[in-house]
Amino acid sequence: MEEMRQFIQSFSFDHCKSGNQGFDRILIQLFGLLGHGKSSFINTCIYVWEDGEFQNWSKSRGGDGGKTTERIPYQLTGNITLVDNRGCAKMDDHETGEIYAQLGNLLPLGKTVEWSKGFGLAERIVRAEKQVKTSDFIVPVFVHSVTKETRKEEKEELKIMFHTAQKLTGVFPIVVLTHKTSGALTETEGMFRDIGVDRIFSFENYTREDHMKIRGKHEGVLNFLCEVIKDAQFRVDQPRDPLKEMKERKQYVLNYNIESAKKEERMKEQKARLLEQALMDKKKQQQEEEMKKKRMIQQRQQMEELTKQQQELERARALERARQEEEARALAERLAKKKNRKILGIFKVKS
Ligand SMILES: Nc1nc2c(ncn2[C@@H]2O[C@H](COP(=O)(O)OP(=O)(O)O)[C@@H](O)[C@H]2O)c(=O)[nH]1
Ligand SMILES: [Mg+2]
Repeated sequence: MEEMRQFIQSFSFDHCKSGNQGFDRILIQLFGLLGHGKSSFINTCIYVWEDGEFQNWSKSRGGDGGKTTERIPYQLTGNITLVDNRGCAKMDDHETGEIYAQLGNLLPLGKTVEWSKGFGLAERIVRAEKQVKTSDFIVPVFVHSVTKETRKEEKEELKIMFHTAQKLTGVFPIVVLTHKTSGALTETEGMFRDIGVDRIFSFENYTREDHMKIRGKHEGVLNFLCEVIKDAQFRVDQPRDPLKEMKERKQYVLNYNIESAKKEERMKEQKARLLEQALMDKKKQQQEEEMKKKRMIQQRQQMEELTKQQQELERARALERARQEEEARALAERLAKKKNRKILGIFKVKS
């Protein structure tokens, strides 16, 4: 352990084969979903490095509520700094853009990460130009708890994100698994190996509740730091150009933001169009229903009119029949009277 401490303490890019090439510190950039143990891992690293009392430096929170909202740097040695990036709840285009901006070191350290919609991220990147340092050598470290299950779609998203992180920083993300003893460690390791990760470290973080010093844990953390340094050294042994790399990173994230903001706009427009169509359909349906109602009222009125006319006709027929009967009766009466008079006349002649 003492040898590892010596190695970490004495690390400097000045000792690389081609000199520092413009880099002056390693920025271990922790990223990952909320509540997976990023803040706790920072606490663990500081606790092991300083080897004093346990302190909750990075304000880890209970339950799922890990709530780091700032990019807070914690200086470990003169040349190594850990960054607790703002975690996200899910991985959509928008949140991923924010993560790329943090990973690419394009947003200022020590400031609240605002998390803006639309083109807001591009504006923040441009605003931060003077505050970010090109001399930081970024090592992306993805922190993941083995207690949390990863769905198939999430695995695909992670794969894309890891490859982009490599494109941005030149380093394929290292994975730190937390809650080592409380979940599916082997399966989770397998999942990350499938994605292409070859540096996986697993820990049971030192926490406020459980920080009894354990030699294995201390060794594990120091070993992690040594491996990060060796990786960085190896890369800086190759020709590098920090200014150009920063420019390319910025371009990539700006394009990504513009594309995802455009996609967001297109989706908004499509949603508005669908809503308008639905409203029009509903209006048409209402109009059709009203027409149907009107038609039914008209039909009923026509039926009523027809019935009335029929009744009137019946009444008129009945009246006519009564009149004809009356006429026939009167005629019969008249004929009867005439007949009577004739008979009387015969009687009179006979008598
Ligand atoms: N048992 C155990 N608890 C952990 C471990 N890592 C983190 N925690 C707990 O998980 C919760 C969330 O961790 P936190 O570091 O705030 O997550 P973050 O959002 O990624 O920063 C806290 O209550 C931590 O104490 C671990 O390795 N083992
Ligand atoms: Mg946190």
